[in-house]
Amino acid sequence: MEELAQLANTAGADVIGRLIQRLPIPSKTHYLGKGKLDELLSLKGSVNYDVIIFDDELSPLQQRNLEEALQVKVIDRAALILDIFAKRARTHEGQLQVELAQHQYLFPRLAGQWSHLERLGGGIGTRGPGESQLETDRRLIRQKIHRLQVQIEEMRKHRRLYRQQRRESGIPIVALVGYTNAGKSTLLNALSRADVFVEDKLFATLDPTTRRLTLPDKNVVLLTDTVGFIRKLPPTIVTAFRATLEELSEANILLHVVDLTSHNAPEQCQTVEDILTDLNLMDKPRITALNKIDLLLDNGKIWDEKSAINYLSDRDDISNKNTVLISAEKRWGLSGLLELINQTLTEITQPV
Ligand SMILES: Nc1nc2c(ncn2[C@@H]2O[C@H](COP(=O)(O)OP(=O)(O)OP(=O)(O)O)[C@@H](O)[C@H]2O)c(=O)[nH]1
Ligand SMILES: [Mg+2]
Repeated sequence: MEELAQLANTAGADVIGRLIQRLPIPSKTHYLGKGKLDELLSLKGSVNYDVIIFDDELSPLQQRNLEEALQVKVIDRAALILDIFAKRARTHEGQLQVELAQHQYLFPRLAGQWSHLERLGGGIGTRGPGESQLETDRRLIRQKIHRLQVQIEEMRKHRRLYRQQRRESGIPIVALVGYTNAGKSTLLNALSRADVFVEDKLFATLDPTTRRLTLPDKNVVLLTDTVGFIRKLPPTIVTAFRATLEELSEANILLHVVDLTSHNAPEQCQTVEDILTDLNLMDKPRITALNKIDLLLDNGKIWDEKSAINYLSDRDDISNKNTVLISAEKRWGLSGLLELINQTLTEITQPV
């Protein structure tokens, strides 16, 4: 729920209340049980909410019924994430991919949906394709999806060509992966003096960025930063962003950045593993960088690069051959990280 609130804030909403219900299975018609629905309705008098966001994906029927019962806009997690992506996409490529994901999300939800939404006004969940377009019939949407797919396919061909050139240049590629907000872009900036947008919000980065990086032995690698991962990433997003995610398959090393200070760090790592498995990338050589160690204070002791790394590397759950402790923000542990990248590349290029 904390993460859902962060997502909502990122999309521009103010969270004024939270409700949780435990049900063996969600109601087919309203997702919530009757009692919870009444509770939500009676809250309307005291807490003046105008949007309700559900953490799970709602069926078109559930969403419509909820909106009719509550007379406010109802959004699910997938729509919220799509909305953030729409706000974040900067490049033409990113925008096309988001637009495809939005249309695919909307398609099954079209049938007579939009007349009642009109009454509920604009805002979150309606950014992107635009209200007037949403009123057009399914046939038009299907054509639009097809056109977007063709455009994206063109783009993929371009990317493939470009990647081939890169491969022929022989420069190894290190790709940053990790949960959203883990500090990937901060690390890219720290290592390469790039100027990638960094923000304490989710999905600050959507479009891939690549920078050259010189290792201690003067070898050069390319470091790429792409879209972050999140729990329950809508499947339409994963499909639509295939062109962007394909960049990862080209990498020689995946550099997994973990926010060590998040109390969900283990779950976040699991999500990253699951998505990497989905993308068939489990066998890629991997380095894990446990980030933000500057925030883990050791009971008032002076906490600097050396003491932090010494203290933490004694912990069983942390000491691992392919793991380093870093603070991308304070630039701690970066020489150790570069060392490990160097070493891993040597291992890959000189098979035993
Ligand atoms: N204290 C501290 N904050 C950090 C560190 N690294 C990153 N941050 C902060 O964490 C937030 C997220 O950093 P980003 O670099 O944007 O994270 P990201 O992984 O690129 O996130 P997305 O692009 O959203 O997937 C920012 O507010 C950073 O300033 C660190 O080592 N220490
Ligand atoms: Mg980023």
